[in-house]
Amino acid sequence: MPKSCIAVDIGASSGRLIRSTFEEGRLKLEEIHRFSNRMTEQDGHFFWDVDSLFQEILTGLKGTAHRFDSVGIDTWGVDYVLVDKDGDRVSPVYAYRDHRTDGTLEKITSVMPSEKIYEKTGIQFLPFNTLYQLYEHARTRPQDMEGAKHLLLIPDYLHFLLTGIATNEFTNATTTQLFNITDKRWDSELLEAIGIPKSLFPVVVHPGTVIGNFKEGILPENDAPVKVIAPGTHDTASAIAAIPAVSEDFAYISSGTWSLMGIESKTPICTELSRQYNFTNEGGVFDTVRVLKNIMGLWLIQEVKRLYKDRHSFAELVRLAAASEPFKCLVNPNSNRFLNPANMVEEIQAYCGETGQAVPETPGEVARCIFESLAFQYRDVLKKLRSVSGKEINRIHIVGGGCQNEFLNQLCADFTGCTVQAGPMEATAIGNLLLQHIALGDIPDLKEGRKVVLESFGNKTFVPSDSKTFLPHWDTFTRLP
Ligand code: ADP
Ligand code: LRH
Repeated sequence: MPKSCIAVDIGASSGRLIRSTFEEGRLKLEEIHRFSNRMTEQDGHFFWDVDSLFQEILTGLKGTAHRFDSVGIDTWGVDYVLVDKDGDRVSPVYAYRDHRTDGTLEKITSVMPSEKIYEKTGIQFLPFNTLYQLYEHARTRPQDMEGAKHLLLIPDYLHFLLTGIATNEFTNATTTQLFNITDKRWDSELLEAIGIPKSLFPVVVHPGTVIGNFKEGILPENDAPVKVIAPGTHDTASAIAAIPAVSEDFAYISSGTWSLMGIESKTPICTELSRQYNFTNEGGVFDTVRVLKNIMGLWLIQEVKRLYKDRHSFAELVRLAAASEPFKCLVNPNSNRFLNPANMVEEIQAYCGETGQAVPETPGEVARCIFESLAFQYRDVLKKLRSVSGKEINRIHIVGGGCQNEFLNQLCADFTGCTVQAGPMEATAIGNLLLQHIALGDIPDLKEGRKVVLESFGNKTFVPSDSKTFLPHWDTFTRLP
């Protein structure tokens, strides 16, 4: 009987449970449950509803009529749960876009220089890294720290609810900016600097580790034991594991709420230049390193869609953008003002007004502004990637929900001059499943796994069109605040 695994993949905008079987060298997928995810706001703070996320996981698991051998969970990075000695949560689960860490990065780097933090962790400076969140947490809610036994990142917590076993998975641990990339362990000096005891962190496990079996009562009617296997629990680690690449000189964009653009490397790139460009070195599966940059991504269009009261689907917004006039205005999507503004449409309009550009008014104009701005960022990041890595790079793999946006795929090819390979859109769940099938002995290694992904799902090619019309705007763009 072929083995069957379930990936639970929860992004900032949606979650899904996907079941796989591995037969005749191919992965076959069946979506068994899908649900939306969104931050909740209370008293001016932003949280995740992890209880309802766990209920959705149980609903999905209980709903499948088929047997399965294992489950693995991945989610977005950096956010965490504190649990006490009885396994109960001791505080609400803050979402990384919460404003409590506005200005914290500067506070910490005035005590420990950014050069030193970067040398230790290799991680990019983003205002919401766990490092800054924990610093604020310890100061604003010291009672939580006193009552806490374990600090678990979100997928670690969900694995804990399934098994009763507390672990920290390696790939996600590296996103915290508290993990020493050379020693491959929590950095004592950084933890001391923010007043967090090292004892809060349970054992670090690597992707492919069997954490344990479902604890009693999770699926009462299930007679055979179900293993919980850690995938790359950081969703980006899982997405990149599933890149259907056949050669090595490629860049990737994991395109979802964020556009994570980078390369895979055998070793971290922690140079002065990579620090200045704010490239990150996140731990990947099988000792790979993701050298990448966070680009604000499709969060902008998600917010715009929400503010237009979901009157337009994503596909419609893409169509409206394609039909709008090109190059009217651009924003720097990575400006912190777009991280969590009160009103994204107004923020984009204000930015365009302040920078003396045409102000986008219609949904199509706003969407076009977002997509062109993202593609310009892709061009800029590619240039920087080439200079920090010394690699030529002429192929970009785009995976994730955003790879359905063919307009953006073509803009990416046009603006970067690279061939774009788009797909698979469920790369994150597939990468999660690959790690489980590797752990179960179905697939020998990552290289073979990537071939399986290509053969099972294929991808679509976008070649750069001979359009130079964007070039006059390029100079303006690089000077935008
Ligand atoms: P995350 O994992 O961060 O929640 P996903 O990988 O699920 O994100 O990707 C979500 C994004 O995919 C949406 O923000 C949207 O821009 C894009 N998307 C989804 N469906 C479509 C579609 N039909 N056409 C174009 N883009 C789409
Ligand atoms: C993408 C992602 C990204 C992190 C952000 C918090 O979902 O995990 O890699 O930087 O969310």
